[in-house]
Amino acid sequence: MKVKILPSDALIIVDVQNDFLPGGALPVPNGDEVIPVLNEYIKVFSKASGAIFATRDWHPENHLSFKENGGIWPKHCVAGTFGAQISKDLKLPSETFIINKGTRPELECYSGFQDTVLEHLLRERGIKRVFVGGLATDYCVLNTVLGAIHLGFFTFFLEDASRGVDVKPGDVERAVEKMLSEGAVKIELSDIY
Ligand code: VGL
Ligand code: ZN
Repeated sequence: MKVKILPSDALIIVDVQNDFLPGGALPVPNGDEVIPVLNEYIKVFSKASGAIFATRDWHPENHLSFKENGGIWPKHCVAGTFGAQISKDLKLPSETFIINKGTRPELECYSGFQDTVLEHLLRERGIKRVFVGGLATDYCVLNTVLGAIHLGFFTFFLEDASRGVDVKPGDVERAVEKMLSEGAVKIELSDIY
């Protein structure tokens, strides 16, 4: 499939943060492999004047998703810490919109649309199609893709720019099937220009 990137398209890079990368608090296996691929997507979007968004998990110390607070995850992406920083190897242009999510202690937000201004910013710019990749395929990428579809955006899942955690083996595969069955279109770098 060939897809031409337009100014009404948006790239949404999900949670490429130090804590989700090798050496971080909640590393996604091979998570660093998405960085060079995303840098190529960024180049294409910049050239085509597409919009670029990057979400980041941005939790308070007392977030409910942490084991110490009764959740299932090790403490990760605490707002303002090194672990919460987006990887410096990701070559984000200065115009990138940064979206913080999971900022309230009592709310888990796997979707970049949940309790954020992302939808508002996309609509304000007349965005029709979104291209979503990053970490982790079976959590925040999955839920951001489903959120975009349900809000009416035509949604592409960037398979080569995403990696998952597979807490249960098969989770990533099931996440991809779910996205496709809900209407996402799976593409890779060689499909876009
Ligand atoms: C994520 C687990 C916990 C993600 C965030 O970004 O996929 N996963 N918080
Ligand atoms: Zn989190």
